[in-house]
Amino acid sequence: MKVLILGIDGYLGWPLALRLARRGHEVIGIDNLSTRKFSQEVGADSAFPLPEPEERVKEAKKHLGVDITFYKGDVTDYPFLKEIVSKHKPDAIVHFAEQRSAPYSMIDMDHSVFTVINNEVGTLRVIQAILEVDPTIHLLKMGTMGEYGTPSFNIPESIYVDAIVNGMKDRIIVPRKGSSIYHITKIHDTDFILYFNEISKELTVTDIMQGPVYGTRTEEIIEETLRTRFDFDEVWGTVVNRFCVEAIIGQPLTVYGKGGQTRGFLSLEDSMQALTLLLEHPPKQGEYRVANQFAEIYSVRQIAQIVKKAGEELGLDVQIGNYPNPRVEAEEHYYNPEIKILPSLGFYPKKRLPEEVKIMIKDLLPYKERLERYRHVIPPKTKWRKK
Ligand code: USQ
Repeated sequence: MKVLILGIDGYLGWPLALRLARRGHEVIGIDNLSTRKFSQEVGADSAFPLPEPEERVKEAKKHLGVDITFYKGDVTDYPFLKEIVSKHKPDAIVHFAEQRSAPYSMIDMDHSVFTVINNEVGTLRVIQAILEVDPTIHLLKMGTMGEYGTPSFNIPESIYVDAIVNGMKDRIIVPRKGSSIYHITKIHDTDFILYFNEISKELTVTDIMQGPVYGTRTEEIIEETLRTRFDFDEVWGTVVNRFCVEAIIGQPLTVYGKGGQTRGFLSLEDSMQALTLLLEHPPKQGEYRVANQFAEIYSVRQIAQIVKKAGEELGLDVQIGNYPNPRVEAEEHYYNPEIKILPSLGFYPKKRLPEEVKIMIKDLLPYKERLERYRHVIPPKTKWRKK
C-alpha cells in the first residue's frame, strides 16, 4: 500500500510511519511541525530530545532500512495538500494533522478559535482532496472516544442507534458530548465526514474513536534517535505519561478532582497494531466505518495507584496528590463502551498498563535532569471556567 500520513512528526504519526514502512508499505508524510512550536509556546518540550524530521528520515533508513518521504506543509493549505495527494496518489490517507490537546483549546478564546479553524478546515480540505483527486482513497481519520462523552448508557460502536424520542422511534446519530473545544472539533469532523460520505456516495472512511494513548516504545523504536515525542506538561501531556514523569521528579501525582474520571486507554504499541489492522483491512468502497479503539478501562485514581506501585518497585518515593479539577467534567460516572471491530480483525492488546508504566519509568529515568528543568510546566494552570 501507499500511505500518506498527515501529522507524521507527532506522537502517533512517527511510530506509525516506522511500522508501516517496516511492513513494506510506501510511506509519505506531511507535517507543519506545529506541535513542536506549540509545546515551546507553553514553555515545555518533549521528554526525549527530537531530531529534525530530515534527520529522523535518515535514522529510519540507517536503523530499519526503510525509505520515508517527508514534506513540511500545512493540510489547511489546499493547493499544497492537493499537489501532494495528486503527485503520490496514495491508497490511504491517515489524518492525524490536528491540534490534539484539550487544554490547549481551552487556554483562551483565541486558542479555541484556532483549534476550530485548524481542525475543521483541515478535515474539510482532506475530504476535498480525496473527492477531487481519487475518491477510492481510504481515509483513516483520528477521532476520539471523548466524542461520546461519559453517558449513562453503554456506548455503542456504530454511528447510528435506534432511539425513542417523545414516544417515537427513529435512527439517530449516537449522542455525542465533547468536554472541551478540542473534543467538539472532533465531533464536527465526524459530522463532516459522515455528511460527505452520504452525499458523495464515494468517500471511504474509518473514523477511529481512540482513548488516551500512553507509552514510550514500539517494536521499531530500537534506538534513541528513533524515539517519538513524549509530552508531560499540563497542556500537551496526557495522564499516564504525565504521572510517570511526575513519579520520577518527585512531584505528587496530579489527580484532578475526585479522580473517578474513567477512560479506555491503550499503549503506543497497541495503537500501532490497531491502526495497521484498520489500514490493511479497509472498509468497502463508499462505506463509513466507526471503530472504537482502546484496550483497558481505568479511572485516573486507579492509574495513580498503579504508577505509585510501579515507581516504588523501582525505588522511587511516589506521592499521590489531589488538585482542584481545572476542567469541567464528570468526576464519577458510568463508563462502558463497546469494542467489536478491532477484535474482529484480530486485535488483541499486547501490553497491559501496570507492566508498561514500569518500562516507561525505566525509559524516562536517564532523562531525569532534563525533566527536572520542566517541573514548572507540570502543575495544572489551564482552567476551563475562567472565573
Ligand atoms: N487528568 C488528571 N490529571 C492530569 C491529567 C489529566 O486527572 O494530570 C484527567 C483529566 O481531567 C481527564 C483524564 O485525566 O479526566 C484524561 O485526560 P488526558 O489529559 O489524559 O486526556 P484528554 O485531555 O482527554 O485528551 C487525550 C488526548 C486527545 C485524545 C483523548 C482521548 O490529548 O488527543 O483525543 O485523550 S479521550 O480522553 O478518550 O477523549
